[in-house]
Amino acid sequence: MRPVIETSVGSRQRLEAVASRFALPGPVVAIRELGNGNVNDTYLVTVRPAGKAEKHLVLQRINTRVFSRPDLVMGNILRLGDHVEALRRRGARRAARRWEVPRALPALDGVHHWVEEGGDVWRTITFVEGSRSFDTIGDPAQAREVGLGLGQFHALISDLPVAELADTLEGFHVTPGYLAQFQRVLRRTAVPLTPQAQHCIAFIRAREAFVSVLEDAKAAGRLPLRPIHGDPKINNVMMDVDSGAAIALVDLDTVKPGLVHYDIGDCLRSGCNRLGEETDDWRSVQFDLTLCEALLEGYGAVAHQFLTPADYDHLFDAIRLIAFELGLRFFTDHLAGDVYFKISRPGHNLQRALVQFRLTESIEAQAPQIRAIVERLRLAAHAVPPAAA
Ligand code: GN1
Ligand code: MG
Repeated sequence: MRPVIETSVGSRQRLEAVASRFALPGPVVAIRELGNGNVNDTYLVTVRPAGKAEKHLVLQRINTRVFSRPDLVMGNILRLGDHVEALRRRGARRAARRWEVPRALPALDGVHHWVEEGGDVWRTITFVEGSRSFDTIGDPAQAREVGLGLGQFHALISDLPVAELADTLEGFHVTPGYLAQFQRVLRRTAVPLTPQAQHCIAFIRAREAFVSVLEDAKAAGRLPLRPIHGDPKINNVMMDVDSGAAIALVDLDTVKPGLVHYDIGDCLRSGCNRLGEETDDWRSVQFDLTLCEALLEGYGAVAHQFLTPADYDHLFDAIRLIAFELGLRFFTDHLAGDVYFKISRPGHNLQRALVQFRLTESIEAQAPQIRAIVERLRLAAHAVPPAAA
């Protein structure tokens, strides 16, 4: 059978040739684009091992303008996989639920990424069979699962020493750095600003004092560096197609030392926006409290094991900050000429920024209710008897 392959980045032949550089378990029967990532190019490769059922793999072209050291990115992914494998072998954290960590396949030369002529860097990762992801959350039960998934991921990596992970994306989620970059880009913006762009600028200026809230807590030693996922937006949480249970976090490029608050904020800003981050109806965007409570409850059911009192103190700030930060990043990229996030039309990054800023406003307007949810979470954590913790 001829492989079915036609994509924007490459011809069928090119992608097939790239895939064949990896130690695949069988011949390729199909390749198609997968997901809607804003940074890397991603393909689902179907292979048919002799006498066995079809298997799927994820082939990705790593965006080296963003990840300048793909070797270190792969090193972190391998370190994470080895860590979880070692935990499993030791029988610790016996899985009460199915949980998978995608693994990198070696290229034929034994290295885990392959550099194509011309400099493009590719890698192949296992696909979590029988799973799917969602761009928006449907109901509180699903929100709880997403939270459990993030908690499970954090619990599995919480005792991986941060010194063993490379900083593959310096400044990632360090909001004051994004603010400084915004100010630099704005100073050299020559084109006239639309009313919407002016709204974004005023929105950012009104929050300048707030941007360092997590970095200050980190610098003061109140929040520790831990291994994090870096990008746990809800479509990176894979759910079992039959049971709906969260069974994996994918897109491991940004696994590195950071604050769990970045992850919690990112998961909530993506999970509690029922219209999704790509909506063009940005004025209708709201932060959904019901989904927030369910998601945090799921997260807390696992994370109470490692969260400290100071962690709870900064949860509301994290939820507000990471939504704002993503708006700031999208807007800066819009002003800079769309050099970081992939776009499908002019003004796309401006629209994405407006969505995140509207979400931030909704979070701010519901601050007392969100703080009350965090307090209930804190109390529930204390109510767990030590033996069960
Ligand atoms: C980018 O490429 P993707 O969609 O996995 C970005 C995240 C943003 C996200 C917003 C390395 O992730 O930080 O939250 O877009 N990744 C990087 O959709 O910048
Ligand atoms: Mg990502």
